[in-house]
Amino acid sequence: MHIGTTLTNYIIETQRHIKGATGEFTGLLNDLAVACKKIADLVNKGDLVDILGTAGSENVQGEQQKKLDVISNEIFIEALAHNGHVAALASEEMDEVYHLPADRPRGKYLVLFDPLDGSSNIDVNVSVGTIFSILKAPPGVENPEPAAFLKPGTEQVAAGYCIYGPSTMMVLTTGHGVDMFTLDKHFGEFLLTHEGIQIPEDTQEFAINASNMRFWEAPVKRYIDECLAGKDGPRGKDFNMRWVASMVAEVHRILTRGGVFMYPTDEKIKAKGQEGKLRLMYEANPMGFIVEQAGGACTTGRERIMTIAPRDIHQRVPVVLGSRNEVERVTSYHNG
Ligand code: P6P
Repeated sequence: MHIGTTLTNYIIETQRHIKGATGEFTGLLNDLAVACKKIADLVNKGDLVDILGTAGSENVQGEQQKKLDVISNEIFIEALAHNGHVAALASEEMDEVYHLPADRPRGKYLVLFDPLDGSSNIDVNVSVGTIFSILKAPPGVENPEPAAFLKPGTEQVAAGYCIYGPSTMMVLTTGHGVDMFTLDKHFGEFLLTHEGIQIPEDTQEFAINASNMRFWEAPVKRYIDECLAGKDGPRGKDFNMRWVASMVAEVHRILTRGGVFMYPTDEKIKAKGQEGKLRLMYEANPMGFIVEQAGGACTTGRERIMTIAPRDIHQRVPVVLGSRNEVERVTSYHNG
């Protein structure tokens, strides 16, 4: 593959290496690209069109939905539900699994997605993104039920995200490394701009919402205190901190220059009867697949995310991901 090739050609070329490929996977990735291009167009229009602000509704998480959350979800359904590449869909924005209209052909794949992650940033013009995870559908099942989606992250066929930032980029893994594509808006194509991303094993940059400090468990407090102690402390080096409050932006920075991102469990989260803030199926698992394929690591602080046996499509987990040596250090602090 050469830098500058289109996503379409990249997918067709990649398909040649997939035994028994029928073109369905190619079609599905193209449908996803169309959805992301449409969302990018709306995100970039911002206040020029009446799509910002709240939709006046809540999602399954009990969070205020932004208008663009709802619109992005509809764009995904429209792009994926008609071409016969998927059997069903699951979204952060929908309580239940989405079954295709009865007259629509079913395909071999299930797609789980967060159509607009970090949407609280949309009103303040900070980067947001779309995250997607692709699983194989159970063969011959007309309307797969939630149980069909509850597969560990290691069974993902592919995962990716699209970041709507200064440039719109799609980042994709099909299990053979991580490649990045930048959208050329002039002719509406994603062009390959980065191949075979590798996350540096070490870093001097951590990302965590420090306003939760008083709720943190001891291992998290220890790790962050050591980073803050800088070169005179146990780490012997100074650290920088970032917090965008948009997971896609944090992961993209880490793929680009290394780092560690943490959304750990804490006393506030436990008091709500939850295990974490971020969602396993359409945030942690796809990002975990991408990060591991780029040589990084992704755990809950105690165990590898991608081997968790899911109980529920909207299940939440603690997340520690990024530069392998840092994630292993944080995990070792948790596991004593
Ligand atoms: P907080 C966005 O709402 C999100 O799900 C992730 O994209 C982001 O990393 C995190 O939550 C931000 O959480 O508590 O800082 O608003």
